[in-house]
Amino acid sequence: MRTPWDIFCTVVDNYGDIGIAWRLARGLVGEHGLDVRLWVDDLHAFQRIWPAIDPEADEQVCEGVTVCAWRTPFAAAESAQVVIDAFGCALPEAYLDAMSVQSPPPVWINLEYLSAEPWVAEHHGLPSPHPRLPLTRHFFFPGYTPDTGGLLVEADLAERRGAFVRSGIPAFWRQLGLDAPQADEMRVSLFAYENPALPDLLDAWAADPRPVTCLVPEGRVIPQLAAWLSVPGLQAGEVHQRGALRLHVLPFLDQDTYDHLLWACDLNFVRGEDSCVRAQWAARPLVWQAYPQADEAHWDKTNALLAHYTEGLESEAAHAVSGMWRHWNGMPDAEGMAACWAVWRTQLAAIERHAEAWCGRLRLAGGLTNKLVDFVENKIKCRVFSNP
Ligand code: TRH
Repeated sequence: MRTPWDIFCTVVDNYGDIGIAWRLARGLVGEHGLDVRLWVDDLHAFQRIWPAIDPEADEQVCEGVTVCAWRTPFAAAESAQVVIDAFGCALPEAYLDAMSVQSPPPVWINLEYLSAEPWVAEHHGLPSPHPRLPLTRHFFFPGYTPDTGGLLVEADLAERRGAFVRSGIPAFWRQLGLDAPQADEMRVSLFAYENPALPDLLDAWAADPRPVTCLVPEGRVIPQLAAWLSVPGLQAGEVHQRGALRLHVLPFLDQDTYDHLLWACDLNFVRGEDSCVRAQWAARPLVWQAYPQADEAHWDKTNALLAHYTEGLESEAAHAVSGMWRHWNGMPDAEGMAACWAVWRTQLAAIERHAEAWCGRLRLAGGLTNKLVDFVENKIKCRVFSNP
């Protein structure tokens, strides 16, 4: 009998869904030796974060993962022993039918979005019987505390990052076509959704007493940058100077090279889910833009992570971090961007120390891949005991 894991991923928009599903698939294969198929409905989006992907191939093996194009109608029939639908994507009916006749039935997991909100722990692991078929789906919630599904992280991440920080950064700047930073220069990466606070931030950087270099992988924020620069458009490779600010447009990087950017920069502006987690593991200061939701639901997410992240941080530095994050997420009670940036700047040393220490705290939540494998193994054991 086949015993692989099947992961299903639809690309809603952006890169977070496929970014996380791909990271998980790689971890299950690389660290647990599992046989994993990853079904993706948009291989072009996948190729942006992992250029080795052939967007036309129905099936290909990449990094040990069998990557399958999820087409409609859905062709494959036999279901795997473990089935993960990433972020509640609806599984194909034909596949659900195949799951329902499999004996014993597969362990079925819905991998949920990450949040630091307290309700996550209460919902993590809960079962949900299918209304029609003899199948039970379990909700697996990533999170920041040990009673959740934890966070995606590779076993060797700290070691790889350490080696890169010790000796890899000068070569990385050369690879990107940049000089070594000047002594008092700040290097910032910018990955963001369209943001009304951006022009004020760029103004603040341009007026900064020290040089600021902003590195922007091509993406949604480019039109706003072009408007601020008063240029018709921007392409990868372009460099523009305004006052103290030097703006470099980078090509969209592959997922591992993007990690290097996060590790090399003094400050990272990140968004959504995966880049936010990677920026935390980078042990560098970060400013997070939550994925915008209706009725400002993302403000609860922002405040929940802020509360957790700033725990134990000296009060002035905590105020500086909160000010930046809240303003960047459009919260109405925040101070203006120029003031937020000036305050944040004065607290840089404390914020940097905290970012290092935070990495240690993050580990307490546990690695998501290990926790997921344990969770599934427990479900398989329970099934054996209840159906001897
Ligand atoms: O792309 P996102 O905005 O994805 C979002 C969020 O995940 C959100 O929670 C979800 O609801 C929505 O999609 C549908 O941001 P995120 O999560 O940071 O994902 C970006 C991925 O792209 C991540 O894996 C890092 C990767 N990346 C690269 O590989 N190269 C790059 O140059 C950059 C900037 C990012």
